[in-house]
Amino acid sequence: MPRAKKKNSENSKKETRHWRSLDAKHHIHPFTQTQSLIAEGVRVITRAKGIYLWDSEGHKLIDAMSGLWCVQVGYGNKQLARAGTEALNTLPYYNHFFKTTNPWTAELAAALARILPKGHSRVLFANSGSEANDTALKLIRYYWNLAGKPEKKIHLSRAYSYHGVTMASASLSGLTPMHPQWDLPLPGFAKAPAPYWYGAKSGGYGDVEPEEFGRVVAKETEKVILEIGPNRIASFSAEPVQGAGGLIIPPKSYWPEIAELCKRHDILLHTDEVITGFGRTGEWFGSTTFGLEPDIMTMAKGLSSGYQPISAVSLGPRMGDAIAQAREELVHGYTYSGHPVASAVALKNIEVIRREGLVGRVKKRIGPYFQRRVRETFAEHPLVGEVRGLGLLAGIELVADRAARKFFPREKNVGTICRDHCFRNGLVMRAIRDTMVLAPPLIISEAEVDKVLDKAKLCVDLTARDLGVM
Ligand code: PXG
Repeated sequence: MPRAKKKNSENSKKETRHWRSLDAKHHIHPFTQTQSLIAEGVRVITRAKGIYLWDSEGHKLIDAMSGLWCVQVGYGNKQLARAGTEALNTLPYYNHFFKTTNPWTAELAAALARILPKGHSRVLFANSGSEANDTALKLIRYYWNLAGKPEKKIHLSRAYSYHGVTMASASLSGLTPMHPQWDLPLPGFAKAPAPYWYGAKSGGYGDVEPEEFGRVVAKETEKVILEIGPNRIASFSAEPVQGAGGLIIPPKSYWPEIAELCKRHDILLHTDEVITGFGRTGEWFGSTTFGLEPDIMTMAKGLSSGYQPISAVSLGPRMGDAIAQAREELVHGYTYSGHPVASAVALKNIEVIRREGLVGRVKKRIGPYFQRRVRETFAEHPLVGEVRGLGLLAGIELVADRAARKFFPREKNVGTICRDHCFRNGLVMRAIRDTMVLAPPLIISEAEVDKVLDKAKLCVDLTARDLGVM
């Protein structure tokens, strides 16, 4: 891979122009307006190490988003690279369709069973979060067919949820901009409100306290269930903490009420751990952080620290027993399910997270430090309405009026203004509407947390200055 080390050297400029022009001509990017990207010029990322990225012109960026919330062990971990290389050199490909397995996939399934919530002893593999969720929905439908309740087919999920982009997982997603281009959602999907307390006032819920709001949202969820009829609802899918929908951390009262609702109405609980898995919230899984006992879980991203495309679906005892004991072929699976190279890298990733105690570190040391420093930096900032976070996740909500909890008009694109300042100042921070999000690698040091927050503060200050607030 070519590396551009000398900033702005003639050669690196020439290379950058070359890659930009190839990309502009031939590559359509995800979630991007193609023509405006071509006009602006794409940034070419050429290497990464620890929490840092470099582009083809030699600019160094702190990646406070772990790529797309996925690089748990940081970039450049040689142990993961060696594990992948070894598998590539030994068994670059084979499948699991012909009564065959391979050592890495078998070991990975067992390694997962050791860290998954109680009773989750069986897994299926796929290649992305979207595929894992698609698979989960199929397994849920199959479970109810096996259980003799084929009328239970409606998949319930929440506003602002992100579950991926396939036809089914986009239908499951509650972020409404994901639907019109594709004539989605498909039939058979229903939505309940999100436990987004900061948006409660502008959402017409009045001046309600967080704990009361958690109960109100659970009540509204039950209303949706009763309107449809519990006998028709197959599953409730939810991220323990909503990520791409705006880092929504539910009030404490919310999850116990929802878990009880699912039990009472015999609705399968599916937790989407694609972001919250693998230590992000201070436990191996967000379900554990919130005391949940899901029937089915999906995971991706941190499973391999993003080093290889791999995802998994785990089954609790109820679904696992029914599906494993069915006396017929399971008519599902991908060419790359349990790919040996991806499995080897994921297996090593779990070993590294365990051996280096990264989950405990998030819970006891770096997580609390990060949360304290984010609050110290932003809690009193005139542009910031709320700072929320858990483990190594934080959201900084930029608002027009702190006291009235009033948002900026959407067309002001305040989040984008702030994100652009971040890029110019060497920091990758995600803007979701006007919420600035941080989700750094789990290996981040205290000194690096300070560096991230110094830059983030500068960029929020610059945004406030642009808006005439400071
Ligand atoms: N579930 C959750 C909770 C996710 O966050 C997916 C499923 C889909 O995973 P795949 O591997 O199919 O992308 C995700 C993905 C963002 C962003 O900008 C977030 C995701 C993907 C792309 C961008 O926050 N999350």
